[in-house]
Amino acid sequence: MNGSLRQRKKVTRIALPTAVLLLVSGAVTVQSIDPAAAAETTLRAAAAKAGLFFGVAASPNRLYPIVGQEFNQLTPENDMKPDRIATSSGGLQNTGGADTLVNHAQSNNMLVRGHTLVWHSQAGALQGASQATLNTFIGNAINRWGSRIAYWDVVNEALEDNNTGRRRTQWPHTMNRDANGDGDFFDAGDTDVIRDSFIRAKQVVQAGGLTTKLCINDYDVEGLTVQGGTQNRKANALYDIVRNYRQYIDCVGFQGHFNDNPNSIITNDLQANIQRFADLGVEVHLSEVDIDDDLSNNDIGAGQAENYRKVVRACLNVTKCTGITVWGISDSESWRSSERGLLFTGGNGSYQKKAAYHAVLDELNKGRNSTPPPTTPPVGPTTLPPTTPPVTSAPPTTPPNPTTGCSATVSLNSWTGGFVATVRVTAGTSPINGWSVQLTLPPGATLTNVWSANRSGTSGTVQFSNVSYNGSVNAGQYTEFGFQGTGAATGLTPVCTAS
Ligand code: 9MR
Repeated sequence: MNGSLRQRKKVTRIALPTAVLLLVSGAVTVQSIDPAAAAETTLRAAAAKAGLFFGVAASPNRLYPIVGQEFNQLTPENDMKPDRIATSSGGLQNTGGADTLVNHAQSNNMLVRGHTLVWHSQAGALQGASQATLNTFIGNAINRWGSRIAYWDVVNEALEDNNTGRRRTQWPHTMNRDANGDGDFFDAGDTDVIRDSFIRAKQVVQAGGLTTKLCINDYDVEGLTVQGGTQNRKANALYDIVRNYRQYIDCVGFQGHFNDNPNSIITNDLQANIQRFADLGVEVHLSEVDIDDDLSNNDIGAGQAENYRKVVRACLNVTKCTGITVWGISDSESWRSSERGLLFTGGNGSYQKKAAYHAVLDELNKGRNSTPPPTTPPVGPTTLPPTTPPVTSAPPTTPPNPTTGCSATVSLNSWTGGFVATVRVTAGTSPINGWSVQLTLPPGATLTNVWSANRSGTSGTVQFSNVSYNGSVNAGQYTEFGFQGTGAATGLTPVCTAS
């Protein structure tokens, strides 16, 4: 991450609780939580019961008992970065710290996220290397730990700052070539370091019969929107990458370093953004969470706790959001200690739980698909003003056609001045191979963003049609697309036509 905020499947050999084993083997199972059952008293137990992991970034000199007691996933904070372990020819060196962390995770029944293979920062001896050398390093690193690593961050922080929606322009992205000049790197003649690194990583995983899942990780991609309701172009660019390279990418990390940078705020559409990535079929993780205490107008403690609660809830409400990792144990030992963004105070193995800890534990104990916390305060001056509580419309606005064709229903999350809609297209008693949905927006409503569908029109009567990967729907099954807009969008009546 650069300086500005910042200024500032064979199942793995690791023995795990049932819920987490199901995650590792690829079948994400949501466990319903019996409200009468006793609440769990550690983050890892509460998370496992809800069917996700709760992890921590760790270093070899901070492997205190709390690591294994509270967390069931571990990300090396710095010990697997290329500047630590890569030689200039793509070999490995100095893997002792990483080995210590992997061993510690294994003996404490924790999943490991490898972090990270291809990154413009902390590249060390790989700085300026060719794709061939990167590929050598990718193979060596993945093979060293094999399936002991549940998730690898293959590509980290590939997109520019400041919500441009563009790739970075420094190495390794200098290797990118846009052959036909159409502004993307997805065409047959293009060169794309992201694609090529994932292809290599996938080859290594498949050749070794590994269960390791391959992730792309970035920051400022958390919300559908950024400060002021502007669409999050960086998130949209990440979405396009995942959609285009879905065959190689298994998981997406939203880092979750929430702060007062206008692009790094906690938005009311965080859950909708997690959902649209999940709808591509990938697992989503909140991979490096810390939340600046000042986001809560300096009400140190309670406001931050509510922000944590909101972020955890957004993940819990999306089945394929399968893990949350906090970026360190305690404030004083964090990369951004002055912002007090973590769940514990104290240090050197002696830690005290903050209000944020208790909020996270409580929210995890509620399990999946609970309602959002009703008393969430505004999260500082940078968020969309939630002057009215989100309204969820009753889903079926069009009676399903029980025999042929398709039907469409819409569910709507609204706030003053904006909305996000999820449209479900359901096939009738026969399979369909394409669909279109028409609906009429009320006067004053304008579409600003659409995913998983093509669109014509932005106001009045608008038409959506399937994209390449979601036109075919089996009888009785459904697919979903979404859109975001400004204004109000009550009373939408989608009409579905199958082709
Ligand atoms: O927390 C890490 C810190 O100790 C390092 O000095 C820093 C160097 O860039 O990297 C920090 O971790 C970063 C992570 O690897 C990628 N996302 C942003 C994290 C915070 O900067």
